[in-house]
Amino acid sequence: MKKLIFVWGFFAFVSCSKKDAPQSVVTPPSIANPNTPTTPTTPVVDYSTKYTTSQNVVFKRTLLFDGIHPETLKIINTNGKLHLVTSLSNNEPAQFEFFRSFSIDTLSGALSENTSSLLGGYYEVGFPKSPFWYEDLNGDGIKDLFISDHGKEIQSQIVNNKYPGYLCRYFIGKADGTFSKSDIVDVTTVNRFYHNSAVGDINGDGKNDLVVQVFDEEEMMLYTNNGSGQTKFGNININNQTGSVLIADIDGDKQAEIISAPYIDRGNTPNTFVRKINISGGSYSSTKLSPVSPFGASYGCYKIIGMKNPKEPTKMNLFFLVEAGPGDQKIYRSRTDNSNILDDISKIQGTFNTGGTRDYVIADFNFDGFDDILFHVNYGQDLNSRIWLNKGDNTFENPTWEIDTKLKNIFIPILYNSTSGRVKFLYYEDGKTPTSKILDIYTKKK
Ligand SMILES: [Ca+2]
Ligand SMILES: [Ca+2]
Ligand SMILES: [Ca+2]
Ligand SMILES: [Ca+2]
Repeated sequence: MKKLIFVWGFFAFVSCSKKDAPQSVVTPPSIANPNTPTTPTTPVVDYSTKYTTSQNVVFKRTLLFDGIHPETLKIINTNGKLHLVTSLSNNEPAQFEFFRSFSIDTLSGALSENTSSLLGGYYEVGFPKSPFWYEDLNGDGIKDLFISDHGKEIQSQIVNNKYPGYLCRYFIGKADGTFSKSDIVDVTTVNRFYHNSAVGDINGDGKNDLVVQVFDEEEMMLYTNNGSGQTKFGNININNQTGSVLIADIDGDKQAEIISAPYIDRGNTPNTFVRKINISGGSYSSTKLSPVSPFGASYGCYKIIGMKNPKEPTKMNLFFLVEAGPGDQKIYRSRTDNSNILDDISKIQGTFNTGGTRDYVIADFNFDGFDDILFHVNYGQDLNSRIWLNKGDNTFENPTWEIDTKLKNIFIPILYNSTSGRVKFLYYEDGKTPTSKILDIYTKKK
């Protein structure tokens, strides 16, 4: 047997050699230029996070308070220069602080106050409530600033069961990139307990309108843009204990609506809903969008986010940020096929808890075409815990970016680079001597 196997093996070898023989005469390709490198270079991507050194924030006027108000953070990009507009304020002491602005050195992260030149002077702040709108409100194509402000909550100042309230603030953007304080009739001149506001085109003429929500007799105050400024349309009172508002076309019928979400319903018989309000001519009508007492008995809505659903681009999911007290927040999301169903977000996604959530920035942080959310002032949480990356259907997950988990103050995104896959965040550390620096983070999928 051994011998036979050897013979077969021998024949196999011969046969193979014969068959392959012609290939042995093929001339190998000549190398035209032996100096041309033939080994491709593999690009080296640096995924590591870069930090600049902390710098003391430079103030032109002494600080009264040692913490930025979480609902007043806006990055302004005028004529290629970045500025931060914000305020330091507190609702308890009687003193008033001011809106302040800072130029941002995007290489070092240094902040240098420029309030007089950018905002045109020092204007007092009570206790503002966001959104801090940076949109064109007077129809000249240049973005303006608007924020509502309910003022101090000082017990000794209560009259007729009400706090004195404060003023909304309006800064008009000018062509040279600076701002000047201006007025919108009633809301920037009359003290009220203003709590929320919304900007959007409610009447479909292409110009931004404004609705301001108040915890006073006026539940909502609607202003429309007449082409050169905001004029009062009237008050909208639907007895819904409105706590927050949004202007958006949530159902894709090309008609925008005002969404009203209630604050804590303290009535003996709950009678509040998410409602949509449509304007027709000089009048308005409202319809229910939810079951009664949509967030339960103890939670009230302080902010509404509307996001188009990538899977049904004409429709929006609404996100209701609700609170029962300090640090006790939840977020509900409406369904696009049935707005009557509000899902507790913690039941449909596994992101870090929403306690402490105040304000947000929407942007595509990981450059995948879907809008993400950063809750930029969730003190005490690291950056990955407060970023929601969109999974493509308006449900979200936290990222796993390389971050320093000891940093837990304020993160403000300032520059996005889709080519390098990086986002630069300005990091602001509150205190008697505030500091700032840049975090340069690789955020794209690896
Ligand atoms: Ca403007
Ligand atoms: Ca309009
Ligand atoms: Ca609509
Ligand atoms: Ca994204």
